[in-house]
Amino acid sequence: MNRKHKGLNKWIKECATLCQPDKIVWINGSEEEKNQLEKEAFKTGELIQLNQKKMPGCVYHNTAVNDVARTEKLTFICTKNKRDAGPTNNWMTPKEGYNKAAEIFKGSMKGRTMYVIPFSMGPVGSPFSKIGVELTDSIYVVLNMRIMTRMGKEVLDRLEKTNGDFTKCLHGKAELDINRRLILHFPEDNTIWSVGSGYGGNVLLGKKCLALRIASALGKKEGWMAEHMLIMGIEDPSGYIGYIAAAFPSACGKTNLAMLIPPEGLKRKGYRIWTVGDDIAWMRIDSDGKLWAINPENGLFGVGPGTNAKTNLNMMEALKKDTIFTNVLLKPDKTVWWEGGDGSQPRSGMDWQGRPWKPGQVDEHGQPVTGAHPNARFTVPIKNVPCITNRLDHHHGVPISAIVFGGRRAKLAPLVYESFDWQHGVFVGATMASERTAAQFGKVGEVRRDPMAMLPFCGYNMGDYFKHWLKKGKKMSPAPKVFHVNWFKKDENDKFMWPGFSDNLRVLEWIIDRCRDQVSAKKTAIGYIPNEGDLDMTGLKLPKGTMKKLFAINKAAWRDELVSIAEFFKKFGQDLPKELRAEYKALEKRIAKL
Ligand code: OXD
Ligand code: MN
Repeated sequence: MNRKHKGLNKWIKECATLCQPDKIVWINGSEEEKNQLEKEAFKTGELIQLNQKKMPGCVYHNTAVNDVARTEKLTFICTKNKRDAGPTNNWMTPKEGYNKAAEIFKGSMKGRTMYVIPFSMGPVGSPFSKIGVELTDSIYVVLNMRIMTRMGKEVLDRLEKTNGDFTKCLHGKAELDINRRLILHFPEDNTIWSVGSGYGGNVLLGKKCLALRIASALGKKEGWMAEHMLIMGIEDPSGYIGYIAAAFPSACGKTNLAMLIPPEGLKRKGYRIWTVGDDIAWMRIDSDGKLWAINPENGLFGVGPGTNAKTNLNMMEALKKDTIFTNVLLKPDKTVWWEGGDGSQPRSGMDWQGRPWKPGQVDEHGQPVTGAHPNARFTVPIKNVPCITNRLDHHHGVPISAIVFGGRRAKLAPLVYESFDWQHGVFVGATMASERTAAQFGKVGEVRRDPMAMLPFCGYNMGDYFKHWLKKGKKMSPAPKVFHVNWFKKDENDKFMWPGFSDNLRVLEWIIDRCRDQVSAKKTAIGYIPNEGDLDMTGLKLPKGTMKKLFAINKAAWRDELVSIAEFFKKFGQDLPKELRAEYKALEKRIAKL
């Protein structure tokens, strides 16, 4: 089918010539089309239909065993100059990237169908939004993109009407061979090529690839910001809703925070939470001089294991219908389960690798065999979330009062602190870090620096990215206040001191009050912290002395931190903005005085 958009026709022709699919199918986003695609996938076994009485509209999928997570080592930023990708990204020249991937793409869709998915990140037609077109040979990708983005006819019509630019996204499963897998970004060509994988983060190209890596580069050029942040609204008893955007490295509970249920004490006061997004924020300065944000996605791609009615009741409600479950345990009654999920452990099932499973099984090394993969996922329409904001489709998004950074720091950062100003806030974000948990690859407890949680997602030189943040701050009036939180501080017995989850609202209440100048704070060497008694602890009793420990600033630990930051900053050489060097020196001086 030839379209009016010449650039689109030409590009699809080129890709088809390379991949040689048997046929090309344009995706329109209709319900009938979805049913047809599901039917085909049930036939080939790509999908299994789940129990439609208990889980209407839900389906099940397994990825290849070697293809269960994002592969950062195989992810590249392809720019003419290495400097433009910066010291934190894998780099190739565009020529090398196209050649290497073309070798794998060549003829890889013979006997397959190439689907054309026009999609919009952000509400269709919003000044924030960007259009992409993904070509893929995977029905699973089409059905996931149907949930994660606005897609189909309406987007194609818009693209043709405006004859506008779009991100060219080519995905092919090829042989699903880890040695023939590449996730390539070409910011200079507004293009993404992903080959050899079927895992969400590598293949739902609207998400990490477009909405973060390509969008961050576009944002730098066009003057806006693409960030790895949740967005949530906190409604106070007067009905005022303060919105925050928060960045945490993976495995810090971003999805849970975004849809938190107020603890009893604050619920009675009248607090409510409105979820805007759980992973990505696109932010720009509006005509009022303030920072406004949208969630460019239309669905959630979350981790199953550990999600249950206690950790995230809103999420469990959302998963009751129209969800794609990937790499979870399939129960005999065609419902699903995962470790750390609701209900008792099933007595049997099919594990994420498609093998018969029973509790207590061990592998050849004596390690427990889990029913679900630790990174098992669900893909669910965001509108299924009971506390979804009514501003999701607003073209202007929501005004951001506070930016919150966080990480897992067992001994260092206090429960919450506020930066002195925007520049100091950028330093706090740039030096963000998290300690590895057992669920992550690498040594447990090791600190991984992850500036603004963007280390794996910034599509250009991170030195320039910090400069972009500093520049934006100067243009806002007023800029949002910047905070750092740490839900994971441990006591001398290695026990978490803060209960987390619902109780995190006690900290968010203080943050919103600070943004509205309704509460004073105590100045310390690292920033402002709450005055004693200013966090509302109604209904929460912590052991005596815990609050003191949660806010203690340990001189030796902060001195070690300074050494570690200096080491990290060295990576950037001359590209590190002078403002961040100045903030470092200032912190060093304040810590020395403790
Ligand atoms: C994600 C991630 O999947 O950050 O959202 O890894
Ligand atoms: Mn993420």
